[in-house]
Amino acid sequence: MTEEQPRAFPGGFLWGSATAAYQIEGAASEDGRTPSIWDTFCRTPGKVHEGHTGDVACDHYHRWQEDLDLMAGLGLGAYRFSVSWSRVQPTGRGPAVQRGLDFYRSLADGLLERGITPSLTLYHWDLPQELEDAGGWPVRETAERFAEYAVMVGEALGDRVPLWTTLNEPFCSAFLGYGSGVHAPGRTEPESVLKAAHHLNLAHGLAVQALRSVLPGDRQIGITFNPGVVRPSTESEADRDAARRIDALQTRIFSDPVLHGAYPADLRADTAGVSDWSFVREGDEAVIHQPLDFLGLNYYNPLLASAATPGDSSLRNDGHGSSDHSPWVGSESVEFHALPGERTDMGWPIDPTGLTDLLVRFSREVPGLPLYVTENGAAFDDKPDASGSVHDPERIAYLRGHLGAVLDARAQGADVRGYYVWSLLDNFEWAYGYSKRFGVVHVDFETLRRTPKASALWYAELVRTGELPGLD
Ligand code: IFM
Repeated sequence: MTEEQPRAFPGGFLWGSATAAYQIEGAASEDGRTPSIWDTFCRTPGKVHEGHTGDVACDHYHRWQEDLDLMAGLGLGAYRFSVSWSRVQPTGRGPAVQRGLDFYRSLADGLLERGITPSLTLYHWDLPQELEDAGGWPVRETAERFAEYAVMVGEALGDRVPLWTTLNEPFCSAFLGYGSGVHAPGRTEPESVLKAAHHLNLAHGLAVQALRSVLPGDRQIGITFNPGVVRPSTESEADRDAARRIDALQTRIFSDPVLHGAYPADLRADTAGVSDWSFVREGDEAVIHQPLDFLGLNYYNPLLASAATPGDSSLRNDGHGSSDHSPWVGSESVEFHALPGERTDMGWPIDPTGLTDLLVRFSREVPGLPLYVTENGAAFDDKPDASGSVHDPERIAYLRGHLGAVLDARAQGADVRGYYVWSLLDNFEWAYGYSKRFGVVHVDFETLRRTPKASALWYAELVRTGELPGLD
């Protein structure tokens, strides 16, 4: 496929940007908000880069109008944001807090006034701490609490938000939160990973049912996965089996029950030494398997996996952070290898073909279900120059490559309806704190001044024309 000529996206393609509540809002203890697991994790020594916290972040809670104006200036058609559960329902139980709901109502109204479609995610990793204290995602009740919270948000915002996503990247919540411990709540308990995954799935199913009962009929509901694009390092049977194992753990543990109504048999077999799976009750898989209106897919890079090399049990470069505890429960011996080529500031390899593969895979697996790229982007160490401008040619190249990959997937029949760049703003990058910049808008974390980078202007031009420019 040549990239010399501009290539066109279809009319009506949804162009957006994405953020998440804890990463940008700040105002961590204002208007009744109580701590989430990330507030606690940030205060646990050694967990987050230089002890950074989301206390202020981008101060979006106070500067949201400026941020909406930025998006409008770029001509964006949609904004994917998440709701902070502990801002809306402090402690995760009991009545909703009106001030919390009002913030999101104003945000949605501000978007609509600017002609930007609100796309709301209910959960982007920030569980109220009190629910974690009661057991967190490994406990079934958390799924029931989530459905209750979904109703509160649905009743308050259903009249103005057309696009609803239950969970963002449940893989990270379960495997990094309860397995490797590099994410909040930082637990390292193999069986809890599987329980958390199941209760996140159940939470999704219960929330979809609950949302359907309170939202107007034309509202669209989906979920966002970050599936592993796992390639075997050789075509040997052992390496292909290693890739299969990681695919089961990162992808199919969620996508099979959500999209097809049953956990994969190979996953259950691979993890038989970790759990007997008795936490899955009769009827759960049917609850998880709700009809959906779209599927959100997040993609950053592929993985290269192999079977263990005798004598080397410690090769792990899966891009999910460093820990003495493997997240890959039941398949801890799988090894990960560096892919050749350029990398982002996260150390993640740059390979747009993985995005094409991912989109084509799900378009074939669930024909007829519209797909959105709900996150894609790259961190680079961007700095303003003497004139205050931020030049980020690496990010422009990354975005151009991956948007070409979206067109390639569409050419192969994938029904990709939109793309949200991650992220609108430089923000709190979880365990990396503010040391990684994913934004198309630069944020000076001393002054909180926002400066659109060259990539933002490049993206705005793409949104305006609908044409992906060829290489210069
Ligand atoms: O910043 C995160 C986001 O919260 C979830 N998806 C991946 C991004 C980059 O790591």
